[in-house]
Amino acid sequence: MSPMPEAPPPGAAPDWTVPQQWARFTRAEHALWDRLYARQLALLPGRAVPQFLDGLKALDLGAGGVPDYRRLNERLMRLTGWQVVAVPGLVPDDVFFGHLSNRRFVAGNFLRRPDQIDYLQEPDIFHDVFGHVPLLADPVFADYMQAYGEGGLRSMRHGALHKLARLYWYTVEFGLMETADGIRIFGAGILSSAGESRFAIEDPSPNRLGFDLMRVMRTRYRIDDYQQGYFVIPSFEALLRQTLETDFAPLYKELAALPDLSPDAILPGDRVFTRGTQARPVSAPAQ
Ligand code: HBI
Ligand code: FE
Repeated sequence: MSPMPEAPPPGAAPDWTVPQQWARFTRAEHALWDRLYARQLALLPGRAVPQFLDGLKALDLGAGGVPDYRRLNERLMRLTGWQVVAVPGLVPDDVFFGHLSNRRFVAGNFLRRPDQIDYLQEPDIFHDVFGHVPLLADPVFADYMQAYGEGGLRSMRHGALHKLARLYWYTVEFGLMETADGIRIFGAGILSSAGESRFAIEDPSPNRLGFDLMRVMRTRYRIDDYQQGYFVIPSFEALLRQTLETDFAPLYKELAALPDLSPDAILPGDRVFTRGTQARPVSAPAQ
């Protein structure tokens, strides 16, 4: 990954936002969005949490082409008071958390190229808007994201951002939920990937373990392949409640003395939904 600049690039505001300039998207880019959208929509009923599918409809994200944030934000503001703002790419952690704590979600201002349809490392508009934004229309998840931003700023003062970042990774990006109809996806990293949407639900390879806050903050994660382990929450209400009611400061102190866990570990105290075969080979070490 390229090193992150300290200051916003030319043309960006002090808070790193840039105008979306919706008119600059080409017909080919709108068509690529439509293709990605149609592919995910065919996969996600029965795999995604119902709140995500409801959010897609409420925000009209399948209206055709790359969404215009002016239109999207009118709906989102009315539903939960959130806004989507465009940024040039990755932004520093404090800037990212500052936006979340003010109910603003930052979205990359570029769309992947056709040859990157299945995988790219940096978050593009399809990942950020299709993957993340529908759940911001859900009032409980919307509050969780704001609480995460506030907690992120506090974690930096404790030097514990890398522990809290694992909570974001294993919930907002790669989270699963237990529902009356079975295990469903709510993590944006999965929801924006055709391959991982199938893998996370059906493949026998990964572990699927009950969510536990301390357990998750001890667990390293992979950024270069599908996850070797997913964590399953009972509900957004439970996740929000725990995040709001927990004082993380003593947990960070405790975590400093505990060894990290590998992404494929299963501990005696884990609630095991699936004991994965780990048949999918992995290459690089986790971080
Ligand atoms: N910047 N644009 C962007 N998108 C992110 O998801 C993001 C970021 N900067 C920092 C960051 N995420 C991390 O702090 C979180 O993954 C915890
Ligand atoms: Fe993301």
